[in-house]
Amino acid sequence: MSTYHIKHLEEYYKVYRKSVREPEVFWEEIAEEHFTWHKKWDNVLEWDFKKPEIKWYQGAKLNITENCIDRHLRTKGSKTAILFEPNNPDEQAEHITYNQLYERVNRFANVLKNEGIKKGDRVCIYLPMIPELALSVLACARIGAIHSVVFAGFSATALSTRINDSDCKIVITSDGSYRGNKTIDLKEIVDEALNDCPGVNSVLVAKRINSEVTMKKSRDKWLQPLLDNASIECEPEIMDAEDPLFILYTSGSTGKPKGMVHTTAGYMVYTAYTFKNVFNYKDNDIYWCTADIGWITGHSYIVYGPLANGATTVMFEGVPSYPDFGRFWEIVEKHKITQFYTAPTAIRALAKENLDYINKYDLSSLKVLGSVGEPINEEAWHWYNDNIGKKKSPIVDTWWQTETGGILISPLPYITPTIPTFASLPLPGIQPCLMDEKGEEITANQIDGRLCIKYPWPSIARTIWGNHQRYKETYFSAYEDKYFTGDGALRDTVGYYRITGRVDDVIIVSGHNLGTAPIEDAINEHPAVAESAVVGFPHDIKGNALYGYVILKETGEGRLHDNLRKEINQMITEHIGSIAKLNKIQFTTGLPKTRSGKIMRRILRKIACNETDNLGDTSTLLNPEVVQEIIDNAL
Ligand code: 7RM
Repeated sequence: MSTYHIKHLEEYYKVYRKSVREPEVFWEEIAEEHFTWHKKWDNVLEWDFKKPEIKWYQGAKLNITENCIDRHLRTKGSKTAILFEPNNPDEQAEHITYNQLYERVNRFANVLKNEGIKKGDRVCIYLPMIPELALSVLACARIGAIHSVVFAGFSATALSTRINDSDCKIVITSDGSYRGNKTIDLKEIVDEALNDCPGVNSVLVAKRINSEVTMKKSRDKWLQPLLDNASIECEPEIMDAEDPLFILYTSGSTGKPKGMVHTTAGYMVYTAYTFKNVFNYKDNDIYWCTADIGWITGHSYIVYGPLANGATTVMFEGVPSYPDFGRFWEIVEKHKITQFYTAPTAIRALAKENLDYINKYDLSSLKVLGSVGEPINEEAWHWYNDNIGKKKSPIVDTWWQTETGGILISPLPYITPTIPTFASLPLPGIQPCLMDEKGEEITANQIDGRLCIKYPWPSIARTIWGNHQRYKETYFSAYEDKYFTGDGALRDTVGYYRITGRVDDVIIVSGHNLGTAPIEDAINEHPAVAESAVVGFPHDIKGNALYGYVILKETGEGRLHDNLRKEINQMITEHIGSIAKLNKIQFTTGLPKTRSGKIMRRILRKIACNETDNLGDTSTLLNPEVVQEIIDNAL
């Protein structure tokens, strides 16, 4: 009767069909059987994409932390909930059991209450990947405060903008953070940000690197003594299904960041259900997602989804390159990781390195490999499959967005046959469609279109904080009665989806629609290439021509660049056709990336168009220094 855990392909199709035919029955059964409610809903779903307004499980009462913590205590109290692996491999890993998680979250929740934080208040969390980050998120949820986690790699300006946009009352931070062999003084960044944030009157500071920090009197407090004095019991605040759980900012293509608002019940049900199925999580598994909790991937698939299933979830503080490029694989061996979830950009970076870094370690515990964040190119997919999964662990290429709250399109491991570069099939409850430029739905296969979703799912973001109009315009105005994802996709003859990249990345060359992703895939097939990015620039005859930025695996001497350029275009001709050949190929040592690993094509486009006077905001780049190098060598 239970459809919570899908076991084989026929069952997937059966469940999927039911979820489309009777979505409310489908989501009602999942919610009833697998969660703790103080009161059940009056209505499973109410929606109107025109307004837009979406409400799931209206009338229900619950607290998400009871579902993530309390209800596991009887059977899993001494099971590790959070496994913290520090930056420095010589420092002990920390196992936080469900019993300990209960006490520590409650203590933290009581500290927030003592600071005057109440249900509905916004709390800004600016912390590195240390246990306090997960604990503070859960502590907010315990008392009904709305958390707004800001990734601790963002600058003071980015931080103050986000604090002010949602009117946060308090900031939780640390003295600093470790990143490989560097330390970062986070408290200094907070101090600078708060010069522009009159609404913040309290700052809680966790100690991590023991650096000297200035504590502003009556505003700043060390966290630990407050926790030590707080009670280990804190009654959960009983929330309505549609009460906001958190705000998470995502950068739009223009303008200020959008504070996506996620609500309680639907988000909980969807992240729990998808975690269980996409990662095929079983009771004794040790699941590791390498994302930072500052991104939606960390919210949904480090914290809430895993904990709602009583899982063991790993939090890694460090970076893949420290103390050397074997660190990920060392951790997989050490903790016998069963599910490993990372981003293509990390895979490509590691694929550049010697295989000895992998072969030193026993990776036989791995059962499922995941990918998220951008299209995974074919070469990276095979490298991951061959060298990490040893051709035995299925790869789940999971497509989703901050706005979707959870994974929407993905294979189910050991169930869905995988094809490299295809995110494959929609999960139950998800009704994707492809739209053409004229606003008509594309029913034929093998044609590129714009990816939309026709029907709500429980974890869709409900609004943009303080700007419902922008929410409507961005997601519900391009196509009538549909959620527009901003991505392009193709559907093959068996119904598999291949995400081709943001539609703003589509380049029309001589009337042909070219997605940048397949061209980059072809370039990356060249054995000398590590990574590439393609953009368009105006061309008298073609309308647009293609400009490629290419990182080689080995720089310097060796092959002649002009020969390489010919070979790269040959690869493109073979894989796509000569229409997609690059007019210009610039070799570079790096590409400008956002901190979540997405290439900022906007900057590359401007350089290709020779418009370098005004590159716009580059403050959120991970590697701003590479921009000058690219400008200096532009063709
Ligand atoms: C989870 C996350 C969302 C955008 C999305 C896509 C791209 C994410 C994939 C992907 C191809 C994937 N949230 N994207 N996953 N493209 N295949 N498996 O990344 O809000 O930060 O980004 O990321 O363009 O619209 S996000």
